[in-house]
Amino acid sequence: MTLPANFQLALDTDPATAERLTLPDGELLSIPRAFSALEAQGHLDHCLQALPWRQDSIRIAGKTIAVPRLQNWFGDPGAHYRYSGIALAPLPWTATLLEIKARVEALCDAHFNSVLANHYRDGQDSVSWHADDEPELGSQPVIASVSFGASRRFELRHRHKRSQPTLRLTLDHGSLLVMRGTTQEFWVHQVPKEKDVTLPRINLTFRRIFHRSERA
Ligand SMILES: O=C(O)CCC(=O)C(=O)O
Ligand SMILES: [Mn+2]
Repeated sequence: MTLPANFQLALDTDPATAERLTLPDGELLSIPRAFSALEAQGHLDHCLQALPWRQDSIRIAGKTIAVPRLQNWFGDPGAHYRYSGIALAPLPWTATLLEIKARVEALCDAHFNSVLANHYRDGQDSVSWHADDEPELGSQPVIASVSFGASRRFELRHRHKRSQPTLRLTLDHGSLLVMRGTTQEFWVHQVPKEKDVTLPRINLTFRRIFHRSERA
């Protein structure tokens, strides 16, 4: 991970595997080897072959545009989500997704009831600047992001502090990145296109959806 000078890096209890990064107005936890290479390969194969993938479209300025990645939404019954204007009803968990969720929950001490799965077919697929700040995620959501397959760049930019440099990370096969605290309120993130990437990547972002009655 390349860090600009004014980021503070605090080592967690296991410095070999986890880095806690306190950035201005946010907090990240990076665990590069949350899954062994063997586990990560098995999970990649499962996600590519066994998960149903959707090609969604969004309307911008009267035009219909294909989202530049495949997606799907899995979770507990009732964990409904709206993402970029797309209403997603959850598909049931697979045994593998539940196994991945259990590992992630143990590593970041949080509980999730849903996951947004992204399939980047190659470096032409991407997600542009946004924050995971939909009201159904509540305030200060914990977003736990697992990556399998091709390594991709992940960038974070402060919404207001123009002098704050863009933080650039690489998310590798088998890694976990947790965004928490006020990260979604003050920062936006993206996975840019990378023309040299020819292999697919799967990203699973675990989330907790709150029902209206549970929201503060
Ligand atoms: O693919 C990634 O690493 C990020 C995906 C993302 O930001 C999202 O699904 O909200
Ligand atoms: Mn996101």
